[in-house]
Amino acid sequence: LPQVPDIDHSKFGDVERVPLGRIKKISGPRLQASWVNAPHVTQHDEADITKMDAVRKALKSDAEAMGTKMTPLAFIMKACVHALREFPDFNSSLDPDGEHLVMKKYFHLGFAADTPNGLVVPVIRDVDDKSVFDVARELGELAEKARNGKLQQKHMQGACFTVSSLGGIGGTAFTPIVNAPEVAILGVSKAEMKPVWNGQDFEPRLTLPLSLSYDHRVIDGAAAARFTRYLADVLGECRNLVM
Ligand code: CAO
Repeated sequence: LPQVPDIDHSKFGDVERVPLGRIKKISGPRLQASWVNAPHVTQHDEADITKMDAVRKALKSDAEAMGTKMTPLAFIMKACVHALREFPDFNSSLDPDGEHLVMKKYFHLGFAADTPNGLVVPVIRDVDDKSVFDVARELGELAEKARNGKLQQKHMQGACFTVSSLGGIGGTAFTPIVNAPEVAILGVSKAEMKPVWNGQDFEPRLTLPLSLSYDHRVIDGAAAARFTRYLADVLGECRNLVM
């Protein structure tokens, strides 16, 4: 690779040299490997989650009674399983021989977690077999482990697809880097109330921005548009997301 120029910044002003954290030292080369190996494209879309949010709010107190926080991310992960089933190429990896796809028959989903020490990706196994309550509980447990630096290797292995949610922070869209050898990653930004034309009036609808980055060696643009639209529809109808 062409090298970035090595500049002595202290020639231009005061500087301080601080060591990179352990997680950044591991994740940096992995992100770069994905970036240089997989030609990335990002497909943007929006989901109307007005109904989903009403269901989430209705389940909130039941979840709290179980000691769980019912976050939108749990519904989004359940919806991703539906889309991965409908479009199995998104649940694959490119074989290193470059001539085969390894199709996965399981649905282990990673989620990006921001911690004081850097970005980690814990994995929830068999999301298809779990209710939204189970997914929300595991999300909370794994995110807490991540923040406390208690994640073990086994908690971060085997993902087929990753969701990176910045929705709790803000933003309208971003372009996540695929967690290779996975072939796609879903970026989720902050849901906002938007006026949507229903043919007669503008209606306030809660709108969730979706940003799907994919490895263009495996996924065609039309397939990515169909996957993201399907995912938006599943979220919109909020069908089969609870159990
Ligand atoms: N739109 C609007 N609000 C949202 C939202 C969305 N898409 N997603 C979450 N929220 C809300 C939640 O409902 C919650 O509100 P209340 O406290 O009022 O209920 C608030 O935002 C905070 O959510 P949270 O962060 O506690 O929970 P989460 O499930 O959304 O996220 C986790 C958990 C671990 C994913 C998150 O803490 C985190 O680390 N996010 C950063 C991930 C990251 O760094 N990604 C970039 C990686 S580089 O590609």
